[in-house]
Amino acid sequence: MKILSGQSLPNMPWQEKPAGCREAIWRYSGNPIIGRDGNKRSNSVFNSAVVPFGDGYAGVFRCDSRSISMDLFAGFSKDGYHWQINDEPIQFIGADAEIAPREYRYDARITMMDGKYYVTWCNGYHGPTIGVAWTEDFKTFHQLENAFLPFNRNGVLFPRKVNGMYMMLSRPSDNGHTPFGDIYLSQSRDLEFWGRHRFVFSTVKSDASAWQSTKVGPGPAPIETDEGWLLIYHGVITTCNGFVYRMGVALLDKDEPWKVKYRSKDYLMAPWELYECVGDVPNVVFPCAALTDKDTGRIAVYYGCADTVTGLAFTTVDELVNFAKEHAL
Ligand code: BMA
Repeated sequence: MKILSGQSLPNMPWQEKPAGCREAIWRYSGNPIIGRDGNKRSNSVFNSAVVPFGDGYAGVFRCDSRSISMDLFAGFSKDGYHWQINDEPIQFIGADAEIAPREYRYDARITMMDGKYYVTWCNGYHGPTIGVAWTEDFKTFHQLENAFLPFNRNGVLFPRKVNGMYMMLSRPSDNGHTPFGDIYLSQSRDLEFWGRHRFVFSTVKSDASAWQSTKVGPGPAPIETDEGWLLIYHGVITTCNGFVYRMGVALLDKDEPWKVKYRSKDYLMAPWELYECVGDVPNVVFPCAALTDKDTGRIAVYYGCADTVTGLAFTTVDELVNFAKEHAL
């Protein structure tokens, strides 16, 4: 398996798969890596994206405040584990005056492309839609137009153009907690006007894979391999006690990434640990970043736990591709 995206991540606190572990992904022993008090006024720090930056890492963090407002904060780390998160939220500049006022911002993803870091997030504009911005230094963030009409969540950019087009995955939704949702792909020449929308995949309405029967949504930016684009996503089931969020993995076609080559029937990771099962919203694992070590194929996944704290887990490109194939729907 050849890895075509990613870079060297030498200072990540990698851990080998524990002896006897039967999972394709394993949690970092220091989890949760960021607690509720990630910055001065935070109630919770979760569903956040990080990337390699300089000789360490940078990120865009969802910190819900103690008045429970949802906003995005830049943060920095030398080792991917200890984080300093700013106390003041990101002030985006350059947006058209019509869309600039903040309603709420949450669940960022970051994609590195052409020397810039592109941030996409759930952006309140008469309902949730996809905000887009870029930064070079995690200090100044330049906001572009919203990608779509409301209502939409989970906008995730591919790390390069495919067939000359920027590509974004997203999950059209409603204005509430959305009891439905399939993944779509949209294309753009300029990161402003999006079209050529294509269906990618939907929920599974049978017990062949019931954990993803209510809604599915793209997670981190897809990872490029010679066999296709590796996508970690979330899948949701409705139980008598509410939604349960789990992680799955799919392999998308290299040139037509709306075509699914493999998709896992079994979940990749589920809320099992106490910090994933107990919190402001219990039973949620929500992946937003997957950093790939180009030299070794190791992957570090950052994920929100129970809408309260942030977890880190490790896997490899081979583990994920084999899992998608061996447990294919
Ligand atoms: C979704 C989003 C996520 C959240 C999840 C579980 O609709 O709001 O941010 O993690 O619900 O509460």
